[in-house]
Amino acid sequence: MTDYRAKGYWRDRTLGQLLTESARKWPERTALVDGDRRWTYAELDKWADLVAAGLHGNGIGKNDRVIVHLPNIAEFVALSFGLFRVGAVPVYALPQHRTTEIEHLTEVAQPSRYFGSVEDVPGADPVALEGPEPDDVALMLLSGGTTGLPKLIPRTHNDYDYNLRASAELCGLDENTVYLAALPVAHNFALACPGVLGTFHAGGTVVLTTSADPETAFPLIERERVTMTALVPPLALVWLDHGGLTGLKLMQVGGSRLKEEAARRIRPELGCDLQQVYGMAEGLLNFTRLDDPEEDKVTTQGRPMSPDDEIRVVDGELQVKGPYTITTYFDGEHGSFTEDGFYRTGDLVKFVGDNLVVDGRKKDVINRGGDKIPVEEVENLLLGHPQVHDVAIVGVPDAYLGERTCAVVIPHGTAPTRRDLVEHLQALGVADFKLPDRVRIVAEFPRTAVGKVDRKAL
Ligand code: OOB
Repeated sequence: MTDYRAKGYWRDRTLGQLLTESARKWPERTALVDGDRRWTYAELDKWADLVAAGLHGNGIGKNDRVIVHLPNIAEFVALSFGLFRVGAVPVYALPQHRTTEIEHLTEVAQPSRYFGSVEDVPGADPVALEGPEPDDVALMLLSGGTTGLPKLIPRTHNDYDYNLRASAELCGLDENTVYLAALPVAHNFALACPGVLGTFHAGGTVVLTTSADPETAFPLIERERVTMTALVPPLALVWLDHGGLTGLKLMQVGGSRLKEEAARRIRPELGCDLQQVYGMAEGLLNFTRLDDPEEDKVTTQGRPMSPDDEIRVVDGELQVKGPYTITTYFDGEHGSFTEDGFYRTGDLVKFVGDNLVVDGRKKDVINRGGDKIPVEEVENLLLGHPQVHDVAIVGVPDAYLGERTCAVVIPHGTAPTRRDLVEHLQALGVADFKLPDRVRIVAEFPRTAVGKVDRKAL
């Protein structure tokens, strides 16, 4: 077994200490910008202490799980560091999540609190706190890669600190970096690849926005002299088609497959470098490198971040083990891991030279422009509709999103319309991205030899 500590990956620093260290190195530099509100590192560090004390005063302590359901606002950052410092574990819900998703999270995480608005974020006079150990779980991310309901992914202080440090180094971050958090910071990509936390590690400035539309993002990029950001492919397309962006140096794109035609337009039309990122909340991150040949940057999804990421391809599927990849989900599920401890990504990949190209997937997840749709979950919800006898959700190719969803329905009595099904899901409180884009009515499903629905044929 590789000793990740001896090799210097795990440095026994907690995420709470990360901010303390940066505040010591760069007290007067701007750490965070949210609209008209700005915090220096010293101020943000102090705010985190106040929140930690407030949490402690409210009886929230080590290993307590709490659901954090906040958009890209400064309170998200202060609350997260407050939780890291008391050793409580944020479970990051996505801003798009609604009652159905939150109820599911509540069931699996058994949280002691739910933080769904800025008023929930406490503060009190700082007190001495014991704090967590570096091998403790620091936070939980949601899996986008699993078939059924999202699973909780426990990430430790040590593994996540390595994740953000190594990402920051690979992307060349320093105290002059200005990072625009345009994707939800509750997601791994914008949180730590290198994202918000990697920028804080490097002493740069994080600019938050709740809208990634060019109308909002472009003026912000100009005003704050933003140097880098991370987008999903559909957003990159919107930015390309809008045009007129200036000043950005690096655009990371990931979460779903970026089409080569779009990739080729980024440098000439937006004047910035492109970095493809193929990552997963479970750990492994692949990046194209800043000094890779241009051709590799536009045609591949990069290669593993760490020299100790062990990757192998079995029957086309990428499997991985390494210093920041989990070896078990929170619920102890083992099906996603091999006997020798590799995570089965479910992604079908091939090598082009040293770099990977994502070719497809084994698992029943639809990747709608970076938003992952667990097919089974939505099918089960639709089965609750009285006019649905049976249903299969399939992905259909889409020029803009990569793929969209089609609900193929065997009706019970009168065939339901798309509107019927959308209203049914909305009444249950489901994230908008899970609503079927299309509905097709059929008499029966094609079946595989063993009698399972043949999704490919559908
Ligand atoms: C990121 O993380 P998740 O957990 O939401 O989704 C992971 C899955 C991967 O297994 C793969 O199927 C897909 O999303 N994916 C990509 C991709 N990046 C992710 N498929 C094709 N090309 C890419 N560049 O999506 C994520 C986490 C950290 C950084 C970036 C993305």
